[in-house]
Amino acid sequence: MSSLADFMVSRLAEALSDYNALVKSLERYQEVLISEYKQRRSYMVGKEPGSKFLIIGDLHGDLDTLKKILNKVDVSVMKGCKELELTFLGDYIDRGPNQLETILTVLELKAEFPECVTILRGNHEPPPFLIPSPHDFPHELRLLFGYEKGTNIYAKFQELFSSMPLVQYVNKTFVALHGGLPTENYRREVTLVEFFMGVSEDQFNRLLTEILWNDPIDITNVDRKPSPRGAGYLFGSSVTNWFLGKYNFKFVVRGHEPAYEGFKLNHNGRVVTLFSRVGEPYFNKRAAYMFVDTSAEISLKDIKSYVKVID
Ligand SMILES: [Mn+2]
Repeated sequence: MSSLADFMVSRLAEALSDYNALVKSLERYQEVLISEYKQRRSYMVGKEPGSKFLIIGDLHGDLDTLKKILNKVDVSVMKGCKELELTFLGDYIDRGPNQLETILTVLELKAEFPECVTILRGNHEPPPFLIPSPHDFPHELRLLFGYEKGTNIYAKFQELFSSMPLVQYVNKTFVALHGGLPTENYRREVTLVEFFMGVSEDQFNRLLTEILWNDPIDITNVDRKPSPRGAGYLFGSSVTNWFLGKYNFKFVVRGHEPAYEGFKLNHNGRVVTLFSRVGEPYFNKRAAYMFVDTSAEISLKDIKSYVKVID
């Protein structure tokens, strides 16, 4: 048996060997993301149920935890994309010790197994109009490569960020995104694609902000209220229940918020938060990820049993 972690370590060393190799790798990743975007013509990845999914939350430069998770996967199950799909919920960089290695590992996985790896965009993979704080990744690159080369590499990463999908869904099963359900189209008669992507560029930018920044709130009788983060909204269980009922999904899985045990449940278990990194500046005890077999019936009352924690 050869673990996916060992396999990725050698690929990562190649991509990182020098500046020119890195630029070439980034261009290769961009080709993969852009060709998929052109095929879908949307920032949504839709699937039919049938596969097993391993879902990973915020990493923020925690390469060690990512390796621990990938260690549990045999590389052979990824070949041919028949047995397992990987979904990443965004926030690969900022605030962590191995930001570049972490995002390159994720991108390399995408390039190696394009049909069974989905890398969603987080708010730390930002558009220029919505930079989070801190956003130390560009500084990190300039420290590593010098000002000019570091700036060039960051520009290539910005192209990658804007090519990443925002939402993955598996019909009748789950919706995965970084922050939360957008509230703007709550209770409106719109298609699933319109619900997330809107019908104009202005609306798309508002929905993008919500998808990347929203958090669930458990206070009843609140549909939405502005987020204390300064961007996005807090969305109530009314939004979740309406959304899941109307579009026929069982639950929403998202990252974005640290959780002491690596995960938390909101809205009666219908919103699962995964946080897949440990260490400063966060104080969570564990990292978590999720394993969902979409060929089997989903039991909402056992939703916790789909979550795996690592110490
Ligand atoms: Mn986030």
